[in-house]
Amino acid sequence: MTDADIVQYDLEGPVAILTLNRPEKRNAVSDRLISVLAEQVARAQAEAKAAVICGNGKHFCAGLDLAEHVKRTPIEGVHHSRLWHRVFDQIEGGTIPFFSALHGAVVGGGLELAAATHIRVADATTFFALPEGTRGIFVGGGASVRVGRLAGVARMTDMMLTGRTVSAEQGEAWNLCQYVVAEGEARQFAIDLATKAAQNAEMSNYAILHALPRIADMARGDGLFMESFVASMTQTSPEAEERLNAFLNKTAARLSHPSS
Ligand code: 1HE
Repeated sequence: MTDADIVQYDLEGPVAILTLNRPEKRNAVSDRLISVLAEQVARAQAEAKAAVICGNGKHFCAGLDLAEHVKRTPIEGVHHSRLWHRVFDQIEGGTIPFFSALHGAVVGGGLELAAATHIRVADATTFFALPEGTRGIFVGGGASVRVGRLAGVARMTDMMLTGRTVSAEQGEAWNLCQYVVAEGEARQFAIDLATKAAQNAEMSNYAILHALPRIADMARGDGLFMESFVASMTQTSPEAEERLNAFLNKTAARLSHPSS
């Protein structure tokens, strides 16, 4: 294994698959892993239309590499946290949708990474936790912003104060994931979803990734105003005309009930 294989990169059609590949340390996020992840995220955004992040071994990700963390000075700690923010912002606010395929431990920084992806698919073995409180530290990879908004501050406070672990089913009810699938099926399920999303008009996907979180942070009137401009921009693009005509000509697939 070369050093760059710490995050494996594969391209399946329009979908890039990034595999955290440090199973002997439960994919704990070392400085090397975060810097290779940044490179592979940039590569995915240049080459693919959607991406999946998953983990090798028994667990998705054990979070921050605690062995490296004990040695940092206060200012090094700030720079380290800001580096994670930049990489996770690039996932959340880049050019393509990211899907995560979760199994086993999705804890600490592992949950922060998953929360930066747009869609999280958890298999039945998944458990979520924020053990920072019990380790004498604090979240530093964006959880106070992302996990607090997904699950709510009360639930996040509970996870941090008590070290509570949350199952995949409970995590779905708490918005920590959007799908729960059978053991071992998260990766393929996420690839299938990513392949579907990759077929959307690029402008629609960009608007979904960039307009929705911004509008959620806006006042109601500002959000509605912004929505009108994004709607008009997307619906007047050539891709939209083609797709709308395909529906009207009855050449586009019809929607149906999820059980059919
Ligand atoms: C690690 C790490 C790690 C495992 N840093 N080395 N994250 C945590 O507090 C979670 C800590 N890890 C665990 O609770 C467990 O390891 C797991 C539940 C994830 C997996 O358990 P298990 O029984 O499968 O594995 P293990 O025997 O505990 O670990 C296997 C090896 O991985 C072992 O090393 P070895 O040399 O003794 O074989 C562990 O030391 C190593 N390992 N997790 C370093 N996290 C930007 S701020 C983010 C803040 C956080 O993320 S805090 C949360 C940190």
